[in-house]
Amino acid sequence: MALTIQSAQSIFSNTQVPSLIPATIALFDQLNVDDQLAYLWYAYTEMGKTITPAAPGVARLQLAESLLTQIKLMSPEEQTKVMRDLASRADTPISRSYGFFSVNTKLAFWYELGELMKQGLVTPIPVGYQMSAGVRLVLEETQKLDQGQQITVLRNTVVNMGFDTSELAPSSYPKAGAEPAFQRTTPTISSVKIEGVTEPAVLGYIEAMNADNFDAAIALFTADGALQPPFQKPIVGTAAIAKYMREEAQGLNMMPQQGICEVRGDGSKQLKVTGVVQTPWFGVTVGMNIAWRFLINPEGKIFFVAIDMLASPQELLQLTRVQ
Ligand code: 45D
Repeated sequence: MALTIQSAQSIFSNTQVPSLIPATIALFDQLNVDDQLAYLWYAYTEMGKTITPAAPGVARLQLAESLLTQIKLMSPEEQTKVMRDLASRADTPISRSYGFFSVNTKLAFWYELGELMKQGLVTPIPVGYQMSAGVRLVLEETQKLDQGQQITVLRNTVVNMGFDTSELAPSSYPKAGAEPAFQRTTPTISSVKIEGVTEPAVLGYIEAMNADNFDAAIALFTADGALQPPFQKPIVGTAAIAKYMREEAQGLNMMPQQGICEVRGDGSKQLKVTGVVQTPWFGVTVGMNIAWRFLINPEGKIFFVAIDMLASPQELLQLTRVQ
């Protein structure tokens, strides 16, 4: 029986319990633009405190420099308009340039805008803003999330800002050739032990990812293999996965704790591993509880891996399968 991505997506399907993350983002999406910016501002003032100041990095900020310079030279009213355009995904030159940024450059751009606000060089949000009931509601919902879930909400809203450039030819705006590396703040975790798991492809994957050795990680996949990030569709094929990893998986600390492995009739194996992941943006201060769901083909290669954000820490121990 040939393995298909569609059937792979449903292994250990009880992992994807309804999550408060998409629910919170759906509430956020219903706010008007000024309310959205105000919500983000309040949320960021709380969560942003623990951002590792070195994370944006000089190289990453250089990629956003021309936009930041333009914004610094604007009047406060123009600055506010830029932020509204970004939040409403308007089609403007700045909103387009932003749309071409990688995820981490988008985060670095906003980080620096926040710094410029503190220095009084960019007008802060909100100016004379009165908090609406809608904003209060979304903030209350956000407080029910754990820290790892909260920073995921913040990251996803920042990623969705700007003009959607996915339909535009990539050549129309310059983009950085290579993604700058994050400086690792903690020593590389070299020997991985996962209670209940000895599968070489899984241990090798975690070890390679913890060393940012994406070539080694990719070599463990089948050519038609797929990786499904949290709340996203699968990314299919090794070239696409490699590009994604270089842009979004740098500097992550992966600390898998336990797992189970089941051999299937055709000799393939399905594994579920749970543990904690740290992003270089927050270092050791925020841990995200996640699950990896692997489908390994009979030859020992990764055909599919999904990464899910867990709804609660209790889910870390939820390793049985519904059947
Ligand atoms: O003025 O095995 C606002 C994969 C507006 C790879 C702002 C993975 C107002 C495979 C925007 C608020 C990657 C999938 C200012 C594993 C305003 C794999 C500024 C998983 C100033 C395990 C806002 C990785 C700012 C995971 C600066 C789960 C906000 C990674 C900054 C998760 C927010 C990473 C930041 C996450 C958020 C990172 C820096 C959730 C970072 C979040």
